[in-house]
Amino acid sequence: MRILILGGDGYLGWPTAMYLAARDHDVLVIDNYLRRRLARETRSEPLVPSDDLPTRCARFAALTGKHIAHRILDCTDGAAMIAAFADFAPEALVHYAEQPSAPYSMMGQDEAHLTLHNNLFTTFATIWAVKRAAPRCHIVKLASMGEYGTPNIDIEEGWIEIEHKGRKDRVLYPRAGGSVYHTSKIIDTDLLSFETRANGLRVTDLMQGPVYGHDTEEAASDERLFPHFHYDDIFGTVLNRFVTQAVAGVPLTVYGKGSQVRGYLDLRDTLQCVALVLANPPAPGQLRVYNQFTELFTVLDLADRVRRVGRDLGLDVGIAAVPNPRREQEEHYYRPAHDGLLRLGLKPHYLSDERLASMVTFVRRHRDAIDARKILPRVAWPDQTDA
Ligand code: USQ
Repeated sequence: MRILILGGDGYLGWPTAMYLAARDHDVLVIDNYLRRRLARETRSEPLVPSDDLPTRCARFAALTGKHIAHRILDCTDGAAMIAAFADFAPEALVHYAEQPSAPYSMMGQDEAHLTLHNNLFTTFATIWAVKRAAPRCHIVKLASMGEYGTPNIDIEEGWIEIEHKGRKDRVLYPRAGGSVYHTSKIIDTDLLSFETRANGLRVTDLMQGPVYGHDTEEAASDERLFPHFHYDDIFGTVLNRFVTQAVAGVPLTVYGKGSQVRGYLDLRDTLQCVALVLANPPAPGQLRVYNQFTELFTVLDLADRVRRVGRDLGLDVGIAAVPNPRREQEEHYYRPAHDGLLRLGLKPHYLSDERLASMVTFVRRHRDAIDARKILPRVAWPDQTDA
């Protein structure tokens, strides 16, 4: 298949490109290095600096004989996107090209504006490029479990049947994002939903939970092909942060009570899920939604696992109770469905002590690069009652 990866420089985009190219798909990645710029500006650079796309594509080709094409362009640029789509004629695309951090989106007005502008207009330009230059292209959009929030009822996979005043209908499951970032993803879903109804686009929305992990099979023999690994409070996801904190000897930063539950998955399972939905496209006019995670954990569950595995490896791991910088429910009901991807054939890599130990080993190799100033939360959700 001819597959376009928008945001192909990122934590998920780059390993997805390698995974698909290794399986003989014709892959073009597009990126404008926005995340790299924001990481520099917020002093949140990853543990190991990563090479630019031309260098990594060349290294991957030398190692595997497989080609990944790349283009540096801004996915909000409608004309450039139409030209790129006309040139490459994608049969499918995977859209990761978004500002991915909830804390970044809550820093202030400029950061909230950048998040909304970038995320909504990449989706908008993608929609128009599909309509103008590749109308049968399957759009696979990386959405977020955080779009649902933590409602006091079971979470379905995107859609819910409701009965109201004696009548029934099937509607998009209610959304309640906990940050400007999550809210931008809700609006993305609404835009895409409209385009499926109005123009027959075919869309798969992947409602993904927080991802962890440092490597994938395709990069195993050359660490320079690993995706960037963030451990800072802005771009780092919680388990990658905890592993780094364990190595640095910083007590694990459990926010609030630590009883917040989320659906987590291994980076390698993100790649499997994307490949499965690419192989099983929806019909024209269909918005299909999957909840993309494999296991539920509380934050404290994760901290306990990292502490146990870290201690077995000789690390002195403590757990700290950090006042929660976010506005989120700490004790809540959480029962999201997640059968769809399993039915398509997902074989989960559940979190194992071996996986945690291999993350610890990776971070230990780069222990001297850890900057402890990036670890404690620097961004709090504003409290208007303080104003
Ligand atoms: N948390 C801590 N301590 C930390 C960091 C996080 O207790 O040091 C807690 C948070 O308060 C939250 C949970 O861990 O309850 C997960 O936080 P996270 O930073 O790993 O994930 P989040 O900010 O929600 O965002 C990440 C990705 C985002 C994706 C989202 C899926 O950055 O792109 O959309 O996971 S979800 O969380 O389901 O919305």
